[in-house]
Amino acid sequence: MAKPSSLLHLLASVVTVLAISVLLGHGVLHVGASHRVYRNLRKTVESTSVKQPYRTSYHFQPPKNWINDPNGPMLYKGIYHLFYQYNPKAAVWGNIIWAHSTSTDLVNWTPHVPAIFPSQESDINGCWSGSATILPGYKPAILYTGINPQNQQVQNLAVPKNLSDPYLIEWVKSPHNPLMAPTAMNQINASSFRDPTTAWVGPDGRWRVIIGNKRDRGRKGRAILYRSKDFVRWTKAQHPLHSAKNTGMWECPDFFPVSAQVPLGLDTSINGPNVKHVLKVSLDDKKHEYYTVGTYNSTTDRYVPDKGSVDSDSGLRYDYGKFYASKTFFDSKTNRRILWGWINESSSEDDDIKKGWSGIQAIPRTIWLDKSGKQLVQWPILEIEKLHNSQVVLPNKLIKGGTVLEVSGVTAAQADVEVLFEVKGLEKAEVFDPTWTNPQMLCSQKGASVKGSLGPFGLLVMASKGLEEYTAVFFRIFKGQNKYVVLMCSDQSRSSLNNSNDKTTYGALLDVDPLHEKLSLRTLIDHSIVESFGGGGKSCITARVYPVLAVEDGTHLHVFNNGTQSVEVLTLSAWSMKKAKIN
Ligand code: DQQ
Repeated sequence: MAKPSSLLHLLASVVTVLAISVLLGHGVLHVGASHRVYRNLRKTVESTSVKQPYRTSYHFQPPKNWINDPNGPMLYKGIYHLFYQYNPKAAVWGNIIWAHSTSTDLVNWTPHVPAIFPSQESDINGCWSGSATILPGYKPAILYTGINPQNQQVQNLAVPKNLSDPYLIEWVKSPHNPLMAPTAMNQINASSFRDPTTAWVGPDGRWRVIIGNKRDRGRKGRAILYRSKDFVRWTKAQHPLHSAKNTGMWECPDFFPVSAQVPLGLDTSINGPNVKHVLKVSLDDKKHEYYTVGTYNSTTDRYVPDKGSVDSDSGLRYDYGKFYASKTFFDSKTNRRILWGWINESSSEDDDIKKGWSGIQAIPRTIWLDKSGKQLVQWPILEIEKLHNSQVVLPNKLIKGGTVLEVSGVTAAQADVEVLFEVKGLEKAEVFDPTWTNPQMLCSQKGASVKGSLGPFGLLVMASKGLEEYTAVFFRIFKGQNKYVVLMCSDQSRSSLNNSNDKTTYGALLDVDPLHEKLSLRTLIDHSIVESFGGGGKSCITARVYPVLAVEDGTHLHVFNNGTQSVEVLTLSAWSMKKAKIN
């Protein structure tokens, strides 16, 4: 255990690094997919001599090259399918096709040949994101965005060549493609018309699908609605399903029902009493997502967010760290709705080219409506627990202020850690300033090094032996006007001695009442990933870190408390994780 004085010294130095990371800010490094359409295929030389400490052991990634959005996830004949945006030629975005892998457990994956690649006029410049729908007669169909010779975004259909093949290796494109296209008549902006959702059937028996869009002028994000009787001839509805001012281009919309009664998933066409709907959009301008919970009227084909469900980029997010272009599917075998999301790198394009790859997928998460009806809850799919190897348990322990306590005996670079805190002495909580409206900013200002009263307390993960490097995932509790406010942070400012990466600190509020509830934190650690679930999955934060010292066996795990008040660890379990077969 580090002495309190050395802890203070150590944490004080964080302030300097934090200041630098705040200056670096969000988005200074170019890490998103830029949608440049390369006329000539872009190719980079990947180096095989580079060490690969940051490759994942159980988060999905292909052996090399660039990946981004998860596409068309589905279950077909007992096999889970994941398609994803992939550049077969380089570790940067470009030459985009649909790569394809399958699994029987969502944990171990087998790669297949690419499923959808440019071959028609309607997609000759790229096969961008889309979704799968299971049509009557148990027939999967994929709607995806193609980039045509004029670099316009159009919507295409592909169906399996052989329905008796559960692996759905070969896909055939409709000769009627494109099925939906920008025209002079419909006034759709040809560079803002992409990412069809899974389709659903309305009470009139017609299919509906939404496509991401923004209005030609202004910054109004829109979900354009199309209807079809046969899934081939689509007619644009007069009005969008929904739109919101000042949100910019909506990429990868996702629209699905959730049960207001039971924490189970629903098939996409379900509606009725005790059913709420969720609309998620990925904001191209901000490179983050938000969702609302609301009501869908399938007769008027309008979706209205509930009062209090914030319909702007300050709304609820699946993940307050790195998580984008996400997509859900209904798992009819287990009645779950499962969420996939792309986690990009925090390193520079040059570093990605050197390491020969970029991008991974988050652990699939089961997603359901919280009993409050106001937000979703997410939890890593249970199947991931079959990777649990040896378990280390920390018995019930009081963690005094200024303590860093090592949890040893676990492979700390490849682990699943779950801790349950009990906080007493809540009357000592600092007062929450109502002007603190941005949790991410608050976490940046009050990082792990800033001593508080109730917190910061939580985990130091991906830590080097002498704590020269660590990522701090922690809570702080404040006294609000009529309730306690719980802040959850993931502080990457000290994650690596290498300062060339984006080390932005992330933060979220957590809707847990510490007066009546225990405070839980689960973190999935996978070499360069720190994927955290606070309050049983009410707020999630995912970060990418690239330590220099805290790699492989040089990685340590600690529980810490840098507040003045003690907190109690009721239970802490840390599992070493086995390696999954990921392609
Ligand atoms: N990525 C795809 C687009 C989508 C974007 C292109 C989101 O279809 O809008 O690779 O990351």
